[in-house]
Amino acid sequence: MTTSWRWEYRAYAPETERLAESLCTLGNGRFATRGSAPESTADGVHYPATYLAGCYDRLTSTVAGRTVSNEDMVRLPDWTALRYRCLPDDDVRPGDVPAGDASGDAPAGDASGDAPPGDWLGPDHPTLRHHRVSLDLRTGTLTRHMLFHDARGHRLGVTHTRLVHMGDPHLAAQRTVFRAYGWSGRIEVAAVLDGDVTNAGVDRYRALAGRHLVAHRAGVEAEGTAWLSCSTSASDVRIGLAVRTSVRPLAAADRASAVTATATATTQTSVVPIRRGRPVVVVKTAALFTSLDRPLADPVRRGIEHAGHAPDFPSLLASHRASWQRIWSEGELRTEGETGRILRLHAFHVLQTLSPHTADLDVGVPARGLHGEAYRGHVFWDELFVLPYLALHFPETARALLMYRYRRLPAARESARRAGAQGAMFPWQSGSSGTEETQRFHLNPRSGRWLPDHSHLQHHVGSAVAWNAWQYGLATGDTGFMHGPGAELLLHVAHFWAGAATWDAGLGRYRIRGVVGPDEYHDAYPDAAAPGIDDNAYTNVTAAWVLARALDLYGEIPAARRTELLAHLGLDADDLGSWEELSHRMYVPFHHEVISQFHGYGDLAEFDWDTYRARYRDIRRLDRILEAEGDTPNRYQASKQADTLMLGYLFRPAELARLFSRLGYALDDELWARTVAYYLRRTCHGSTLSSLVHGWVLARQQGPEAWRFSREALIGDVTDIQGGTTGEGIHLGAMAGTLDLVERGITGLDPGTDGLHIDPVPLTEIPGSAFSFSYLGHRDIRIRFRPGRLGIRVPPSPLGPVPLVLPGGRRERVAAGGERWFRLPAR
Ligand code: IFM
Repeated sequence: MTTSWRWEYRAYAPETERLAESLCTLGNGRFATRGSAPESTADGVHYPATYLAGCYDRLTSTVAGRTVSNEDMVRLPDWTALRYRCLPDDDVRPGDVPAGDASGDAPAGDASGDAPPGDWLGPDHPTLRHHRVSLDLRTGTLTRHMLFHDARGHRLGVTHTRLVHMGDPHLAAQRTVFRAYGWSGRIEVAAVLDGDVTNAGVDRYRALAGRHLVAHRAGVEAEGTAWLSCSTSASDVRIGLAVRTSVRPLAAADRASAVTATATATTQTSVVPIRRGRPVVVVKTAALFTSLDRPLADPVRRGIEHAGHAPDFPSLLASHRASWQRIWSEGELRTEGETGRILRLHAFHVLQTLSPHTADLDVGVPARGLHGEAYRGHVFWDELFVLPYLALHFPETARALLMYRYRRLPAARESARRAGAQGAMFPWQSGSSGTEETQRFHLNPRSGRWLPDHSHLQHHVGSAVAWNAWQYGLATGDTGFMHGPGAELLLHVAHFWAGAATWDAGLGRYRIRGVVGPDEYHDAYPDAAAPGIDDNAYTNVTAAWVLARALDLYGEIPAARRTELLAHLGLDADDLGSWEELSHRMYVPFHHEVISQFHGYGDLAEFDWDTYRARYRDIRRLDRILEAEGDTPNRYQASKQADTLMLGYLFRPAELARLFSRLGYALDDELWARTVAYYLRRTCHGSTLSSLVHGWVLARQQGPEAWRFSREALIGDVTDIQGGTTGEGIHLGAMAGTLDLVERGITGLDPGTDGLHIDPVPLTEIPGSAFSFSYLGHRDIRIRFRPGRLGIRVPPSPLGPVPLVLPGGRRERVAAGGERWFRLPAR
């Protein structure tokens, strides 16, 4: 039975195995292992892979006659591999079949398999009769049950249980239980530690170099712990993996063992007797250390010691469960039904990618989690959809992610300097160093052509960094951060925008030209010689917002720190005066009484949506379709994803109206509603972020289509809505964004300087929710949202009452140690 804490695949389906591997990935914020079968190696069906947060390497490749250099999140050696087979001279007693396996439910199968005995078994073997993969979200464990049934009547039950330890970020373990039904004999088990791996998980990148691991050494210690040492080729991260394998219950005399070690792999083979009622249990306990760890030590030595001293599997399981229990107590979002089940899966993957352990690391938000190689493990603006959830539930983790950006401020300053700009120009795609990692050419798999990629012109990523820092400050009241790194981030991004904006005397406005907005399908004007479009409304409005908030923050901080900041940025009072002016006079284009996505958008041709939908059915990747036809989306009013509407994701309607008013534009509900409707008709949702933002914006408007888009965001990964992309890694922004959609969107929670704002926008399909969060140092504030009412409980603390701002501006307080329920006005 499928319960809300369990995620199951009840039959083996090679065509969706990669999707299942991604969604069954286990991780602890430091490293993650895809939910692949231990019997598998990388091929067209399977992709066993382990990734370490922040472990990148650079390789150079030649594609389409050009030399390109790419930084990738590195696929690490496979610690999970296990091969096994039944040996031929078994004593078979067909018919002696138990009613159930040790868990009581071994399914019956017919004895029709005809492969020769002695094959290595696995999910692709023809004698497979039963297969079930079960992910337990509560305890963070993955179980794969299989039953093989060969022509001679051998039934072999195999159950793998895996964990990546949430309490000890260096450990992982896998227990395999073999059960013989109706026969006795011997099985051969080979535990492999395989370092001969390359990055080959994304077909589109096949032409690019992928062999990142070099300088392998491998061996097996006298007491039986296998080890592997290697380094990344250019970044020189030293990696040490050690695996202790135990085989039980066996007297040493019963066991014939052999060890082989090549430079890149070790194999420990045991031949073990197996009898009915006497399961054979193999446990692999892995320890992963690298030269990125602190304190510094030899990664292999530490790995060998750590794996050697690790507790047995039941004890590891118990401590791992306890850690998950603690994490769920802070991170769980409860909602009913299937929606609640998917949201729990989303929270699970967000917390496996960015856990409390992340707070100790120098890593950013990888757009595709630690779950696959799409986008090479790079960090984009997607943290915009992830940090609000983390700031409310795991503020230390959110702070660490902002520190990832702060540590790369010098690189962003240098990028600005090289581009002839000022302040800090954050990269569109960021990896280890903070330099721009966006590829300059990308492959259109539809046409087979490598094309110039101008997405590095998405300078709006800097505003996302600033927005996140600001939101973090509102949620936590962490003035240490805001007056320190936070102020530097905000002021540097503001300084960048102040330099990027140019005065247009004709318009009497400041303009930002030559950029790309969130909609990546428009990277140039039709037939223009140079890339970039002008005055992307989202970019301009958020730039004005950053300038205004930078001034606000500057006004709050102590005088000595202000002087220091000005000196550090090379600014004076006149510069700040110009920021004030800019924040009031930035240009926002309009056409047909709607906000223009960018200057001139309204002049582009209308796109023939019906014809293309009829011809191609799925037109999300309109860019690829049109390029293959020799055309380009640059000619049309056809957007990949929410762009102008992103303003409605970042800002509540009243705040957006204030922002426009500060800029000297009137933005009322009608204008905004027209704008939403306009782009709704002209967007193909080629990014999973798009339906999320549309769901959010429409929910705030109480629009009839709010649920359609919210649901699409919810099922994006579990149904692999983009057709094959989830197998290459989850969409972390959309996953975290759906949690945030319920918490800050529908429940309407919004941490403010004057209190906790709560202004729900009820959605019938998500009638209630409950979650705990942190606000201004209060931990574990519990919110319960029900139709027409809302309860808030504040735990006892010396911090005093929590101020609330309820719908209509009504002000209330909930005392520390108290609980109150409020009626909500009908919408
Ligand atoms: O950041 C996104 C972008 O908005 C759309 N393309 C994919 C990126 C990574 O998720």
